[in-house]
Amino acid sequence: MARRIIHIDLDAFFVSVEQREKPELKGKPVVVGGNPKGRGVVASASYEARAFGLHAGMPLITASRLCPQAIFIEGSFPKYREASQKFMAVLADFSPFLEPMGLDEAYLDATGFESIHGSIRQMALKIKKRIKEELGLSASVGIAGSKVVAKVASELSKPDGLLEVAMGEEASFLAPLAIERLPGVGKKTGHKLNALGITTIGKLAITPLTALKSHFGASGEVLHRLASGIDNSGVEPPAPAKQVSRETTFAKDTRDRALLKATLRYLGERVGADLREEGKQARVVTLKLRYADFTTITRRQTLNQPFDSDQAIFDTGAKLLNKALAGEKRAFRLIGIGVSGLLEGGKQLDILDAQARRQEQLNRAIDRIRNKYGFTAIQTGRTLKLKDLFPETGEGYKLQTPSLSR
Ligand code: TTP
Ligand code: MG
Repeated sequence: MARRIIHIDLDAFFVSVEQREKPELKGKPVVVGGNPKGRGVVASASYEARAFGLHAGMPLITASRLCPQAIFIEGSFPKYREASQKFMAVLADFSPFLEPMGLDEAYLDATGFESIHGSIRQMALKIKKRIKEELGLSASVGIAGSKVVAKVASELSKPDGLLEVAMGEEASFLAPLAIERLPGVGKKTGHKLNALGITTIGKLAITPLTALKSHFGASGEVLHRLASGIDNSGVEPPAPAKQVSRETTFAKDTRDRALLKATLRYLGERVGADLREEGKQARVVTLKLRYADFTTITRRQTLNQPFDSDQAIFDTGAKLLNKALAGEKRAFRLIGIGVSGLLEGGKQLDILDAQARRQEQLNRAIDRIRNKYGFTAIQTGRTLKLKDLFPETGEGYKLQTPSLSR
């Protein structure tokens, strides 16, 4: 049976969540990302803001120069996560074959679902309607015989669109489109293709495979296939997380060791809370540091025992930090900490290890209180210094990169 794949992506997701709460923001150039004088980048821009050339990833400084009248909002990740979970729950009502991609985007396999809804188009309209009614958000949908074509179609239909590519029409649908529209063609590949005179997806599809292979190696074959709309990859349920991490950029580059440590402690506690919420334990701690000149280093350590306590995460992270700081005179721009080597948690803990057991009980007690009263309801000695530096939000400290860097 010919496959029918739906790709769905929410329009200006972070901004739309903000507009839903503050209707006076509707129809205006709005940017979520942070203080326009700060050092962050645009996370999401309303379509009105995009008319001024604003887009995700653009430094906020540039955005405020191009569109001084734009309204800049810091954003709050927990709110977006909640909206995302509701979005995915609506989709799961329509097909058990669901592959979430990030927060606001998913593929659904709708093969054979015509009989339930009349047509796949009708099914897509029902999905859009429920998302509008229950979440107050608008979504764009592409329908096609493969994931790659469905994604191109939904993007082309934005905002609030619906575009169906009929069976057998995949290649001719893609042909006139600019090469940058093809998923997987990044900036670098795009430049290279353009330099070769391959400016449209159609031109890519008729370029001899041998020529593409000589320029792009093995990925030349993938490009060639995708350009013809051929993508046999299935709609797969998400793989379990391989790591949990948090990082933040400082408002000003810093050499202040106490601040570095306090921030590390706070980020480590957030990582620990996530790890425990997922019922996992980890084996590896990774510290990430970025210098003022953007050079980035990572340092990792594998522990003998699987762990999920804040103490283990911080102690290991702090050890790695001390080593990295030895003899170091340069200032830092960013710090992050993560854990990997995840296993299903619970039973591995050595029950004879009284100290580990105490730590576990302590962590669970802290998690319970924090879930109830907010993350900063309990503060450890090390993070107290953060109070003077970052405003609190009830959810946690407002870091420079408001936990968008999950
Ligand atoms: P996107 O779906 O790429 O963007 P969008 O929903 O804002 O706009 P569009 O209508 O084009 O789909 O990403 C979803 C959310 O992910 C976005 O609202 C904010 C976040 N995000 C970032 O934080 N940083 C980024 O660089 C990008 C691209 C997205
Ligand atoms: Mg989106």
